[in-house]
Amino acid sequence: MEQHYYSPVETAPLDEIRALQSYRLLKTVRHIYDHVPFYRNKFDELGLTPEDIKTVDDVSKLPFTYKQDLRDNYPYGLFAVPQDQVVRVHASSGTTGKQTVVGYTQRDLDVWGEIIARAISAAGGTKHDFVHISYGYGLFTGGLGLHQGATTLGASVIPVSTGNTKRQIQIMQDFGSDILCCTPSYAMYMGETIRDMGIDPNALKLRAGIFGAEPWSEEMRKKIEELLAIKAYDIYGLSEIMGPGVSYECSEQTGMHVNEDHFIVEVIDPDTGEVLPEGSWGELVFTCITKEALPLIRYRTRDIGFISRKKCSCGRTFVKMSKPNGRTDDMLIIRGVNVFPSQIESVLLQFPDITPNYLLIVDREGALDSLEIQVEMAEGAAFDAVRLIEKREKEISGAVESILGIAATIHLVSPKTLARSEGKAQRVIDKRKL
Ligand code: DLL
Repeated sequence: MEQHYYSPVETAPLDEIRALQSYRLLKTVRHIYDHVPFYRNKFDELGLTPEDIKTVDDVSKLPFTYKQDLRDNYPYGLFAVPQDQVVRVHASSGTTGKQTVVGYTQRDLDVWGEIIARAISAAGGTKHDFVHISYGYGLFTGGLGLHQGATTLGASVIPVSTGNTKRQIQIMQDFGSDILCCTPSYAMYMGETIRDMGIDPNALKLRAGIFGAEPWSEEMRKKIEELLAIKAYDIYGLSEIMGPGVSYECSEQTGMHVNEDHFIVEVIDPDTGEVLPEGSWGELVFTCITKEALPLIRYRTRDIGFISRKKCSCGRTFVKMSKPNGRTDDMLIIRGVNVFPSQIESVLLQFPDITPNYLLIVDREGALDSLEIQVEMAEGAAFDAVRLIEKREKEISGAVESILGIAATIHLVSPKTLARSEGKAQRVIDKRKL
């Protein structure tokens, strides 16, 4: 595929990127020490001064920042600029506890637009494309983030937001959408709806999708690519660091390049905080090095992944991170076994007549945990006899047990019986916590 780099920095040699990171890290450390009392206090407690940070290698001397720190300083306590420089606020979708508020200066928005323009370019997008945005607009960073990026690129934005799926598809047909941006679960749902409406996906102009905001497996990618007849690219980010665009996938589709000129990524052992070598799975930690309004350092994402500096065929030199395969806080511990919903998704999708629409119900019977997996059969799958359904349920249960080491009761349910999501999908009901 022909490569479209939005910025020359994407292919800069590593030593240049590191020099830039060192320079920007020093500036950021000075900025937060001078303007954020929370960080000044933390530095003072640790006996650390901004002068102790000399290069990017010193990042590991800095203290971690946790989501709880944002909550404790709710809403604006960690902002590093006066309110008259803040031109936008967003909030994280946080499912538990108070949501967290994040802010941007005009320059922060410009940077955000640029890094998402890089992501759209890496997916083959140009200013000649219509970019159909079905992430939610509002406090969630998905809609306005992609909007900003597509605008920066000079593409034509179709700001549809979520909802009214049939109308979305009508718009896709009539307006000639080239690139779709939404959550992977919503992309699946759109694919199903297109089929239900009797539309041939190959007849649509759509050729690529930029999907993120929730974990999705390689198997799910294949299903989406088939259903929509497109190439599906991953995009990662979190509100606290910027929103979508912290990292983005390229034509190789084997992980996401981190925008290293704006963020430093580390992988740590979530229990000890120790920095792990390249290639090890651990918690992703990000440090903002150009943010003005809310420059968080060593932010603990709770997302589990690894990084790799292996040469990428697309020519970009930015380090790559794996698809996060779960979060330290949505890891389920079932009968002592650590399980991520995405691992179960991968097992389920090895069966051709099964869809990625599933729900995990964890409960406790007496002292024992139980796992029930409800999963939808594919439309038109040849399961007309109860016997066949039972047979498939046993096979899936066997696969889950042999791959993950836990027993699960499988219930195949009819197509379209599980609730659909237009934003982030809810995959787990843990009744043990109720
Ligand atoms: O979800 C930002 C975003 C919007 C990213 C649109 C991509 C596309 P939050 O609502 O703050 O921000 O949620 C951040 O979502 O810590 C991950 O757990 C998860 N997440 C985001 N992107 C991915 C991805 C947005 N590509 C949290 N794969 C993060 C897996 C993802 N998980």
